[in-house]
Order: sequence, then structure tokens, then C-alpha cells
Amino acid sequence: MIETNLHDNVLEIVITNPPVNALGADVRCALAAALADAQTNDAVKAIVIRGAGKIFSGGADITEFDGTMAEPGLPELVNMVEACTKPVVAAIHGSVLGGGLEISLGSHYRIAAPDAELGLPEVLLGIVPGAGGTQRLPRLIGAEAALNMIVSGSPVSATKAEKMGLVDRLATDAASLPGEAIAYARTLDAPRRTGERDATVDPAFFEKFLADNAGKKAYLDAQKGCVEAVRAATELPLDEGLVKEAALFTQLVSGEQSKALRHIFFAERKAAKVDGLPKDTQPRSIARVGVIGAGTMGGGISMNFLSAGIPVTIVETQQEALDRGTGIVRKNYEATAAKGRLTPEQVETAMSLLAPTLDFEALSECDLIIEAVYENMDLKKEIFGRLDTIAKPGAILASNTSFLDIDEMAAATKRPQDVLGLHFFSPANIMKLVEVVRGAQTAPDVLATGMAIARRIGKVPVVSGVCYGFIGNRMLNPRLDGAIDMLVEGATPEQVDRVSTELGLPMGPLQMLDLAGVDIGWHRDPTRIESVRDALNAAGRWGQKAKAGFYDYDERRRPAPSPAAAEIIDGFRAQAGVTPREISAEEIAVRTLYVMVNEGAKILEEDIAQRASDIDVVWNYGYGWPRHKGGPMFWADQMGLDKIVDALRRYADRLGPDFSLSPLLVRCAEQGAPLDK
Ligand code: 3H9
Repeated sequence: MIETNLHDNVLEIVITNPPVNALGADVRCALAAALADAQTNDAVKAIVIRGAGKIFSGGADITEFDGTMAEPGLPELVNMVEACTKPVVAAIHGSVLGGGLEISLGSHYRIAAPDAELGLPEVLLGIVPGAGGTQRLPRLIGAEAALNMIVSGSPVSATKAEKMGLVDRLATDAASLPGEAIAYARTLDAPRRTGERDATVDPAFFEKFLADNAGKKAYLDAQKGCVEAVRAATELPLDEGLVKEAALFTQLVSGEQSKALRHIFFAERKAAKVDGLPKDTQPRSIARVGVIGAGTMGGGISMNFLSAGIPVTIVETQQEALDRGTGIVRKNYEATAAKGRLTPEQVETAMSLLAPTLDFEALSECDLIIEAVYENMDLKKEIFGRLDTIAKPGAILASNTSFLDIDEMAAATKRPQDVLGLHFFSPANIMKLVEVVRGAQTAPDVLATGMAIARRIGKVPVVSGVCYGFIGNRMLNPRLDGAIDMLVEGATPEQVDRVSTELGLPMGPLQMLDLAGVDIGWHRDPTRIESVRDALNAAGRWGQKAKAGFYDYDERRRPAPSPAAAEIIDGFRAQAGVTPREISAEEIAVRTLYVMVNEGAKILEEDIAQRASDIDVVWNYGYGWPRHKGGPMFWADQMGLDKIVDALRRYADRLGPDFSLSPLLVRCAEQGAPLDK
């Protein structure tokens, strides 16, 4: 858990708890014992604390937050570090986060390698820093800078930390840090305690900070707690401030928001693991990627690889489409550069890796080829058949389809083991989710490569089996059917969507259809009106792109209730002979949200998703499910599956002839078991 080495009169304590040197109970015990020894050992003049491996420490062990934390607690340990009568130096490299930074703040001096990143990301887990971070950071760098760091949860670089006064000096590099830290410790005569300093600030600052942030959507309980805790640092002596911080921590850690945020933290990491792969599976190496189709998706997909330094061959059938697509890629990069997030050189480097061509044969050089043409099975099968004759042996053939059967595409080749789905979400250069679709014959190393390459380009990959719409889009279907049926029965689009937006989703099902296009899949015959969608399409209300759909849209694509849409819906209802009725928020929740949970449970029992938490990751990163609500499956578990099953049964006659309850959902509800095991 720790190693100690005495270098003449400097005691080096090395935290050795791979993979991230989390400060679990064993580490805390060992650290406390080593510090106590050092205090009484006359041979020790000064102490250096550092981390083994790639980082100093990722902070408290988050898995301990569900129960009571064993003694000594992290706050006590940090107090012990600060109370040490011999100078303590924190030697920081890699990440120093949360409790790791709090140990460093308790230390009397800090030296950091230039690669270090220092942060208090607790807020992202729905808590305030709970081991003195909210009290010592303001005393060290001022309340304003401290609050900004704590409320955002974003780390700062070592160079910035030095400028802020958060570290005293920079080491030459990570390799020389241990030696330089020991040499530094030798020069120190006495402790210098941050807790003994004052954190002063203009009292009006906090009011202004709260007012500035009040309207922010993501302003959660933890952020408010951070303001309160940092304010306490400016008003109270250290010991009283620490009591205040501890009270806020205890309250927040047992709250719904923190539970949900912790769930998503671990869910995201679990999703990266594929069950059932042979242990020795090695991903194939990918040096060049091919993309077929330079449309919005093809261009966006290419940008991910270019940004990661991976060359892309992009193929189109017409020069004009190729030029347009490449032009959009450049424009997107230049827009990012204009915001200062890329240098002009980085834009040119990325563009220099892009090889646009009309020559399909050029794909023969690629190790991974992603087809991103429009959703038509015949076309896709033709492309896969052609690829089979062109691609080099061992190349991975992927489809970016959002719905269609990967196995059918694989069957168009003589190498179905090399085929898989890589479903990117739009805009593909921004959205983090990739559904990695495992076909019936996809080889283990092909699946492993899909997961690895997605991570390499900064995405969050989730494995899905083959079914219509995979995990995410499949769950959209029952909710969209419910939403549209309710319009005919008497609800307004605003009423339907409000139930989703009040939960925290960025938009409701009808706003989402407006964004995607009301006319997707439309037969294009304005005289044939068999649904509300047909009626809207016939009137040219195709959604956001027409500035008119279920809502009216202004220049900035902001929705407003639409009298014209209401008239069309009323007209359709009258023609269908339906008498409108009041529809309750409960019914809307059942028919747009509970049905999604039911579909998610079916996805689980059919082994389309590996685990319930994977479905939550899909909804977080693909559809904007609010992180502090965890994801649809976590949300359902928290609410109680019995309540969901009961409501679905009560409304069963309104859920359409195709609806059936998921046996898994019913079983879990009866047994009081969660979907997320
Ligand atoms: C805190 O400190 C509270 C205190 O203020 C007060 C307390 C009283 N605990 O992310 P990776 C696991 S709150 C337990 O893939 P990377 C992770 O689940 C804490 N486990 O590595 C994974 O497990 P597995 C504030 C943790 O190199 C494995 O380690 N700190 C913890 O890409 C590898 O993780 C944070 O919020 C943890 N703290 O990134 C930092 N951290 O292999 C959270 C990781 O079984 N951590 N694991 O799937 C991170 O941001 C990243 O892990 C880090 C490394 C940047 C450190």
C-alpha cells in the first residue's frame, strides 16, 4: 500500500496502490502509521510523499462512499499531515485529484512535475471535497480562484498551478521529481501550514457568483454546497470550517444526485469491458482508416481520426460531393480554431492527413473501413460486397448504420468475422458515444479493436448486439409512438415534451423528431394522410430544417408552440373521429419514459446490452440523459420497478397492440431486485 525509503534524513513515503493510488482504508492506515513513526524518529528531518506509477493519486476510494468509511478518515489523515512537526513535501506527478490534492494541501510544500494536473473533481461526483480541500485551497490561492476550480471540477496544469501559488516549484520532469523533491526537502527547516493562513475575499463575491450561476442548467446541489463551504473558509477558523465541510459532504454523499453521478462514473468504465472475450485477445493495429461517404456523418467520423493523428482516406462517387464534404471538415476545424481551441498549424496538420478520392480502390490501404452512406440495405450490401474484393486481408469492415442488420451486411462478404458496426452519433465529431455492434460472427479481436479505436479517438464505446436500432434508437421507438398517439388523443406537443425536459433531458420526443426530420421515412405523397406525421409533412412541416414541425422555429432554431401545427393536429384528430381528452403528466411519463425502461429491460434479456449500466451510458452520451439522474435504468431502479410495472399495467390498454411487458422487468419488480446488478 505504501513504501518507505530513508534517504539520509529525508523519509520518502510512496503511495503504491495501483491503478490510481486511491486512498482506501489500507492506504490511509499505512500512511498514518508511517507519519506517526516519522514524528518520533530522530533520524527523520523531513518527509516527502509521492505516488508510485503514473500518477500521484486519483483521490479517495469512491467505492467506499456507499458505506461508512473506516478509520482513519481522509480528513483526519490530512490534518495529521498538516500537524506534522517536520516539513512535509508533496511531490506531484500525473494526476493529483480530490483527496490526493487534499493530502498535498495538507503538506507544507509542493513540488510538481511539469506533466502534473491538479484538481478537485468531487463536484462531478455530486459532492464537495471532504478532506479539507474547500478550506485549504482558498487559504492558499484565494477564495475566488479556489471556488472556480472547485465548482468546475476542472484540473489545472502544473505551470498554471505554479502561477496560482498552488505549487511552490516545478521539477525538471517526472523522472527527476523524486530526487529533486528529496533535495528540496533537505533545504527546509520548518513546517508551513496552509490551515494557519486566512482566506479573505470581498464578501459580495459569493452573492455575485451565485447570481451569475443561478440560471445554469447543470447547477446542482454539490455546486451550491461548494459555494457554502468556500464561503465558510473565509468566515470561520479552520476547525469550524472543516466541520461545515464535513456536514456538507455527509449530506451530499448520501443524496440522489451523488449516487447517480457515481453510478455513471463506474458505468462508463464498466462499459469499456467486453464480457466473454478470450483473455489473450489483442486488438488489430490501425494505421489508416477509410471512410465511405463524405456527407455529414462521413465527414464528422473522419474528423475524429484526423484529430487523433490517424490518416483517413475518404471516398465519394461524385467530385462535387467530395469537395463539399472536405470543405465542411475544413470549415469545422477553422471554426474551432477561431474559438482558440486549435492552432492554425493543428488545423493544417489534421487536414494534411485527409486523402479525398473518387477511387474506391484506394481503400485497399486501409486497416479499418467505415461505411457512412445513407440507410439503404441494398446499397450497403453492394458496398460490403465490393469492399470484400478490395480490402486487404485482416482489414476491419464497419458500418455506421443506426438501425440496420450488421449480419446481413456481413453475409455480403466472405469475411463476416471482420465485420462489425460502429454507430457514431450526430454530430459525429462531437458526440462521445459509439455503439460498437457485435455481429453473430464478429471475431473477438475485431470487437476488441472496435472498442480500442473508439477509445483512442476519445469516444465512449458501448457494445451492442444486433437488433433494429441497437440499444439507443430501439428505445426511442416506443416513446415516439406513445408521444404521437397522445397528440391524437388530445395532448399538445408542449405537454408531451415537458415531461422529458422536466426530468432534465435536453428535449422531448417531439422536439427530437423535429431535429431529426419529421419527414424521415415519409412516403412523399401529400395526398396520402394516414398519420399526424403525414399531415404535418403534407403541409411542409418537416421539422427544424423547414423552421416548422411540431413547433415553429426562429432563426436560431428555438422552438415556440405552433398554432399552425395545433390546427393540423386538431384536423387530423377530427377526421379520425377521436374526441380529445385531458392527458395527465403521469400518463405521459408512462407512455414516453416507462415504456423506454420496459424496452431497455427487453434489450437486457435478449443480451443486446451486456449490462443495465451500459444502457445508461448510451443514454448519457448519446441522448443527453442528465448525469445526475444516472440513466434510464438507474432512474427506474431508484424509483422502484414495482411502481413502473404497476403503472404500465394500469395503462396497458393505451400502449398499443404491440406492447408487452418485459418478463425480466416483471421478475425484478416482484423480487425487489434492481435491473443494474
Ligand atoms: C474524493 O477524493 C473525496 C474527498 O474529497 C473526500 C473524502 C472524504 N476510487 O479512469 P480509469 C478505478 S472523491 C476508486 O480507467 P485512467 C476505475 O474505476 C474522488 N476507484 O483510469 C478503474 O477501475 P477498473 C475524487 C477508482 O488512467 C481504474 O481505477 N477523484 C478511482 O483513464 C482505472 O480508472 C476523482 O473523481 C477512485 N478515486 O484515469 C478522480 N479512480 O479498472 C476519479 C479510478 O476496475 N478518477 N478508479 O474499471 C479519474 O478521474 C481517473 O480514474 C484518473 C485515471 C484520471 C485518476
